[in-house]
Amino acid sequence: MEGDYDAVVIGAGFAGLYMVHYLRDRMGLDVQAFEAGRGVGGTWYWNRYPGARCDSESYYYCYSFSPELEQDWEWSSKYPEQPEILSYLEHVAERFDLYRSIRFDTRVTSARYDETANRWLVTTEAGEQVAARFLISAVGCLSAANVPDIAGLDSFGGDWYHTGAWPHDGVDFTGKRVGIIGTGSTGIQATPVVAAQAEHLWVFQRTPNYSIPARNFEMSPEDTRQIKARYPEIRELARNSYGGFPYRPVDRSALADSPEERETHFEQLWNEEGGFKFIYGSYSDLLRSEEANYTAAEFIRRKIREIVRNPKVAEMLCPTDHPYGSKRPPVDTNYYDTFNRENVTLVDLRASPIEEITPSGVRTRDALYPLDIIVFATGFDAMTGALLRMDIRGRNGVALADTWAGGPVTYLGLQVPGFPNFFTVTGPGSPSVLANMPLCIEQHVEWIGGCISHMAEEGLATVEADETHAEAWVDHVRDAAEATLFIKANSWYVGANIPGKRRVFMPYPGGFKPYADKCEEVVANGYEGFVFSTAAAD
Ligand code: NA7
Repeated sequence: MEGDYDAVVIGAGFAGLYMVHYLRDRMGLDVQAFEAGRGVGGTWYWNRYPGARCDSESYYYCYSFSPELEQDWEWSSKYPEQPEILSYLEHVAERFDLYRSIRFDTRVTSARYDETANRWLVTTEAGEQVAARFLISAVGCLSAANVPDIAGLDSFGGDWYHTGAWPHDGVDFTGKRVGIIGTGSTGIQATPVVAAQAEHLWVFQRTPNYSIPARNFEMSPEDTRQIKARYPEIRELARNSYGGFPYRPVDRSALADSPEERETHFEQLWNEEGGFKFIYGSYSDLLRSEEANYTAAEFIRRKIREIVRNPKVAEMLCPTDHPYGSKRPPVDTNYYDTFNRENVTLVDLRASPIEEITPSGVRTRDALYPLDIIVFATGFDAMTGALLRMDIRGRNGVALADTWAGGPVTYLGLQVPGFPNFFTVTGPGSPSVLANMPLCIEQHVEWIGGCISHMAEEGLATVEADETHAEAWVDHVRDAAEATLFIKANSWYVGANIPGKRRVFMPYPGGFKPYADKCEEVVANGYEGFVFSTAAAD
C-alpha cells in the first residue's frame, strides 16, 4: 500500500480541482487526486481539436467559489477557445496550490471497497495501490472517447484522430484531403477551421443538427468591468435558473406570440445574441411542446436554406428527424456557410452509410473517398463510460457495471446503493450536461463536502444511497424526461450513440434550481434517502 488518505479524487478537471481544494483546504482532509493526463484541465486538456471552444459564455462558465479569482481573471472573449480555458484551470491549480495533491499521468483502473477496513483500495494502471476512506469520481460526463468500430480502420494508410484525444502539437491539414466523421457540437466547431486549411474536406454526416451562430466577440475593458461589477447578481440569477445560466427567466410560450412577433424575436436572438440564449432565453416551452418547438426548428431550417447556396446541400443539412434541442444544441461560427466553399463536400451517410475504411480512405455504399486524414468527431460514451471503464466494486465485490447493467442507478447523481463512501460529481441522474457545468460541479462538491463534514461531526463511518430512494430517483428522472422532448431523439443523453448501450435518459432534466433545492431539502431532513453507519471499523 503506497498511501492511506481521507479521500481519493479521480480526475483533475473543473470538478477534481475544486473537490481537492474543498476537501483539503476548507475541511483539512488528506486528499490525493489521480489524473490520467499530464496536466490539469480534464475536458479542456484533452479536447484540443481545431475550433474547440466553450459554448457557454466565459463570464459564467467558470468558478464562483472565489470572488478574488472572479475579479482577477480576465476573459478575452464571449466564448473562449480551449487554450484559454486550459490556462484558466492551470491558473486555478497554481493559485490554490493544487498541483502538490495531484498525481498526473496516472490512470485509475480499479477501485474496490474493503468492508472490513472501511477503505477504498484504488489501483492505478502502473499497479500502484492506495487506500482511502472516501472515493470521489470527478471523471467528467464526456471523457470516454467513442471511436466507432468501423471495419478496416487498422488498415488506413493515413492518420486518424479522435477530437477528444487530440495531439498536443496539433495537426497540419495544409494540402491534405480530410474527412470529418460526425456533425455534433464538435464536428460543427471543427469543420470551418479545418476547411480553411485542408485541400479538400469531406464532412460525413449521419444526422443533421440544428446549430445557432455563436456571435462571438472580444470583451472590451468596459464589458469586463460591467460583468465584474455584476457578479453577485449574475451568480444569483444562474443559481435560481433552470439551466444554471444567468438569463432572465422567460415564461412566455412560443405560441403566445403571433408568427410575426416570433419571427422578430428569433431574428434578434439569431443575429444579435447567438448561442444558448436561442433555446434557454427565448420561450419557455421549446423543450416541452412539439408545436412550440416546430416554430424554432422551422426558423433554423429557413436560415440554413438562406445561407447554403446549393439547395440540395441545404436540404441535406436540414434536420427533420428530431425536435430542436432534443440533442445537445450546437453553437457555431460559420458552420453552414462553410458548405458554400469549393473545397467542402457534404456526404449523406443516411443515403449511403460507411461500409469500411480502406488503406486509402472511407468507403460508403456508393463511393470511395480518398483521404490523408480522418477526424473522428464521433463523441463519447457519455455519463457512464468513464466510470465503467474503471473496475469499481462496492460491497461484496459487486461491480458497478453489474449494478448498472439495466442503466445507471444513483440517488441524486451523487451516490450508488451498495457503494459506501463513493461519490460521483455530476453523475448520471444529476442535471450536469443539461446545465452550466461549473455551477453544477460547485453545487455537487459543496454538497459532498457538507456530507463528509456531517459524518465527522456525528462520528459516522459510512454513507450510502438507500436503494428505494435511488430507484425512486431513477423513476423521477425518467418521468421528468418523458415530460420533455429530450426523449424524442437518438442522442448521447440516452446512450443511443453507443451500440448496445441500454436506452436510459441519464441526466436530470428537471432543472438546476429544483435539483439544488431537493439536495438541500434532503440535508434538512437529516440526509433523507442516505443511510449512515457507525459500525464499520475506522
Ligand atoms: P456528439 O454530439 O455525440 O456527436 C457525434 C457525431 O458523430 C454525431 O453527429 C453522430 O451522429 C456522429 N457519429 C457517431 N458515430 C458515428 C458513426 N459510427 N458513423 C457516423 N457518424 C457517427 O459528440 P460531440 O463530440 O460532437 O459532442 C459531445 C459533447 O461535447 C457536446 O454535446 C457538448 O456537450 C460537448 P448521430 O447524431 O449519432 O447520428
